[in-house]
Amino acid sequence: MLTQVAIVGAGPAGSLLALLLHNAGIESIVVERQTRQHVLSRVRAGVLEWGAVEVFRRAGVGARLDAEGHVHSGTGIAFGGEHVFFVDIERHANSRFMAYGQTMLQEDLYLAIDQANVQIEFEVDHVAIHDITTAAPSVAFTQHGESKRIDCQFVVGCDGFHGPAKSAMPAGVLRTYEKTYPFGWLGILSETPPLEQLVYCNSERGFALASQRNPMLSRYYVQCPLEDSVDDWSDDRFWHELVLRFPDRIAKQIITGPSIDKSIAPLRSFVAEPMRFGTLFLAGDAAHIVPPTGAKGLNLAVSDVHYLSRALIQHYHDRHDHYLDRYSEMALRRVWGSVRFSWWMTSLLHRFPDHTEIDQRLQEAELAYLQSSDSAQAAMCEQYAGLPFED
Ligand code: FAS
Ligand code: PHB
Repeated sequence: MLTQVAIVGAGPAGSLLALLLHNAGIESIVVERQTRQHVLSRVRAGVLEWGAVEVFRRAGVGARLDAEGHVHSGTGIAFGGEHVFFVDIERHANSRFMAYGQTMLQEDLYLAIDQANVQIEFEVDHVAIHDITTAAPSVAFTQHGESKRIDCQFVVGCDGFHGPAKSAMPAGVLRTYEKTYPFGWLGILSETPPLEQLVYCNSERGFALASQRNPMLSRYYVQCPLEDSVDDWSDDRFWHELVLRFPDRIAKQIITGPSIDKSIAPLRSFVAEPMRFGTLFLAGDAAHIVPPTGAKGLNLAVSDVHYLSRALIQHYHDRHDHYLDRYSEMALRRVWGSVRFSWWMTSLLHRFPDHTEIDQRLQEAELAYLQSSDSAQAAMCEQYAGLPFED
C-alpha cells in the first residue's frame, strides 16, 4: 500500500490526526491492533480543555459534542472531611471545560472517518517500522495471517504507552523519564444522575473524584491499592467507601446504583524524548503518560495532533518545514507543563502509603491556602484549563 502518512494506532490521537489530514487533502492509512469494537468499548477520559473542543470542532466532529457535552465554568475541591470550595476557571482563567466521554468522542471520530473514507486497517499484528532515517519509510504488519507493507513519506506513532513506535528510534536517541505512583484509580460508570459539578476530594482515607458523562451517567473514582483487582470491590464496597471520603454535604447528594463498568488504572508520569526522529513522529500516549488527576491525558494527545497536523499541512501545502522541524520541542514544552501540573495535583490530593499525620496536615494546609487565595486559584485554573497553543 502507498500513502503520504502512515499512522500506527487508531485511538483518539491517530483517528483525529487522520481526519485533520484528510480535511486538508493529505492521504493517510491507519493501522490498529485491536478490533474497532474493542477501541470503542474503552471507558477513559471525560474532560476536554476548551482548546481541545475547538480542535474537534475544526475536525468536523463537534456536533454531538456541542449538543451533549456539559460545559463547566469550574470544579469543586473537598478536603478535611468538611471543606468544599469551587475553583472558578471562568473567572480566573477566562476559560471553561467540557465534560464529554472519550468513548463518545471515539464514536464521533470513527463516524467521520467512515464518511471521509479514510482507511483504517483493524486487527493488525507484528507492526514494524522501517527506514525512518530516509525519505521513504515503511510500516510492515500482518493482518489475518497475510503480510502487508505501507510505503509512505512519514510515520506517526499514535500507538499508546505499550506501542512499538518509540522503540523504532535508535537506542542512543530515545530518552525516557518515568515516575510510578504507589496506588491506582478504581473507576466506575453507573446509570445514575451525577453531581452537577466535578468534585476532587482529598480525605484521610484516600482520593475520590465525582465526575459525569451525561445527565443519566455518572463517573466516580476512588484511589485504591495497586495490588487490588476489581473483584475486590463490590458495588456496595465502592459506594460505601466513596461516600465516606466526601464531606457529608457532598456525600448526601450522591445517587448510587449498579455499576455498568468497573476498572482499575495504574498511575504513572512518563515522557519519551524526542517526539521526532527522521521521518518518525510520536503523538499522544505513545510519547507521554500523566496520572489522570489533572485531566490532561487526552488533552495532551489533542495538542500533539494539533501541532503535528499543522506541521504536515505546512509541509505539503507550503512546501516548507518550519513547524515540522519544531514539532518535538513545541509539543514537549506543553507536555512537560502538563506532566508537572498532573504530578502536582496527584501529590496534593492522594494519600501516599508512607504518609504520616504531618503529610496529611501539610496537604490540608495547601488546600486551605488554595481555598483562600485568588492568586493560587488563578495559577491552578490557567493550567487546568489548558495553556494556549503556541503559534
Ligand atoms: P490510546 O492508548 O488511546 O490509543 C493507542 C492505540 O494504539 C490503541 O487503540 C491501541 O490498540 C493501538 N496500538 C497499540 N499498539 C499497537 C500496535 N503494535 N499496532 C497497532 N496499533 C497499536 N485521560 C484522562 O484525561 N482522564 C482519564 O480519566 C483517563 N483514564 C484513563 C484510563 C486508562 C485505563 C488509560 C489506559 C488511559 C486513561 N486516560 C485518561 C488517558 C487516555 O485517555 C489517553 O490519554 C488517550 O487515550 C490518549 O490517546 P492515544 O494517544 O490515541 O492513545
Ligand atoms: C473523568 O470524568 O473520567 C475524569 C474527570 C477528571 C479527571 C479525570 C477523569 O481529572
